[in-house]
Amino acid sequence: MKIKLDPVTRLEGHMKIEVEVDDRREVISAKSTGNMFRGFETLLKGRDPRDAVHLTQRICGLCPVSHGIASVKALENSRNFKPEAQARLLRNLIQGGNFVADHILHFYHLTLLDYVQGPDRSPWKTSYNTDMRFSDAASKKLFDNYIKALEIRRKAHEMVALFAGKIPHVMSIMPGGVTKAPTTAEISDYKKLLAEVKQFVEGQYEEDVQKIASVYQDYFRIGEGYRNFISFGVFELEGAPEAKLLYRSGRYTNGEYMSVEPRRITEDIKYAWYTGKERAELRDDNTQPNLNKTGAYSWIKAPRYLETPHEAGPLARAWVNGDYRKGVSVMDRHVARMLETKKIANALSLWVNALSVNGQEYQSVLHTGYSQGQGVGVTEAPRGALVHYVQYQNQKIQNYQVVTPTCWNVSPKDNLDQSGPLEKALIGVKVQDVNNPIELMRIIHSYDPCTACAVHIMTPEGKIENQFVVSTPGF
Ligand code: NFE
Ligand code: MG
Repeated sequence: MKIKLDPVTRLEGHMKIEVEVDDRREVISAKSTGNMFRGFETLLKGRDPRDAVHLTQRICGLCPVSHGIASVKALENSRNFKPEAQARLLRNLIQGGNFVADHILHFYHLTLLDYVQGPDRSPWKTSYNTDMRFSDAASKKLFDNYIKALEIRRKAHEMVALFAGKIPHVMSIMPGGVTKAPTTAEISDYKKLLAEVKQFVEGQYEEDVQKIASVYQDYFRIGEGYRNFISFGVFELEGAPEAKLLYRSGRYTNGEYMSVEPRRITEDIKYAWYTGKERAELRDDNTQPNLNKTGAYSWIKAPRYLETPHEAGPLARAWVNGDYRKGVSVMDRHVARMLETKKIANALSLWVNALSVNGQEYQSVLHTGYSQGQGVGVTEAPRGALVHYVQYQNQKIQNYQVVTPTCWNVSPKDNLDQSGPLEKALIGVKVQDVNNPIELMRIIHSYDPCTACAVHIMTPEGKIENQFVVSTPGF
């Protein structure tokens, strides 16, 4: 029997999951589909390289800062440039604020209703309200924090906007540094807002994750996936960018810790709606969309590191960094995300204290001079490892490539027929009620997938049409 979740709600973008269950209602196969064609690589061709920082942020409203940072790092890498300490601090304060806002959003606004009954009306009434284990009073208390979290997210966004002009899609991160000089008043405002955000993170957020983790302990044994992790590292602390990071770069592959190099990443397209090279290197630029491809089922390609699928995200960062290695499961992902939010909030305090009103946050050397070059920019987005590649000539982009964390997590099968990490995590789970497959939803949401952006070309019925379709059933 097949179970189809289409669209999967409470995530960014449009995604479909289809699983097959056996007589015991155990998942025996899973297919994850990214239902849209992003196409940013195509629209960047011929543009001024400096535009990429702004255009690529439009890939998504949740993780724009990381796209901006990966983009400027790619340009800075192409010119062998390293920004000054003050620029790195400001970038950390902007990116870290975005992480904190996004993790709070994920837990309260995208995940909570998988475990807690909200008010019995739209938009809180979910399609699957089975296996809700909290009493009405306990549910109400948790839901109150859902509302409070909206306000806290706004405050985290205000922090970001102080040094970035606005959020989403920040204005001040540019190749060469950050074009906003902090004032004493802004530094003090950032600290005030951060104090409120931190109080919520260390109080309610931590407590609420622990509550759910203790009532749903069985979810520490559900949704393991491959147990392979990848992280490019993020938040440069001091010295050269490679010198020291709050989250180190590396991978955990088949039980061993190893280093990562972007050039070892390949993307397979056997099951993706593209024609071209079946296995592309990061900088290969020769795939074309092809909706009629037999056997294909996703717009997402399958990124692999030395042919191996890897999970990206907060648990991957924590695992690679040695911060959290208790287990790999739905609940471990939520716990790791919360612990990361705490750690980043603490680091933000140190970074904002280290800012100076006389620091050098921007150098104009990269404003011109894009005659010829190529570069790679790696960072982490809230959902995991992110890489941008740029190649330009005569101030025009010839080739731009992006591999996002959700591509790692939600990829379809690769050329070796290995499932993507989320697909793998779904296989083996027992679905209690096939009409309310809440277990699948909980596994999917633990990865915080984001399949955002660009051209929407699918109707809820599965017909392909060149039109913009908005569909929000079953929030
Ligand atoms: Ni659209 Fe993103 C993050 C990136 S998604 S949210 O985090 O890059 O994979
Ligand atoms: Mg590509």
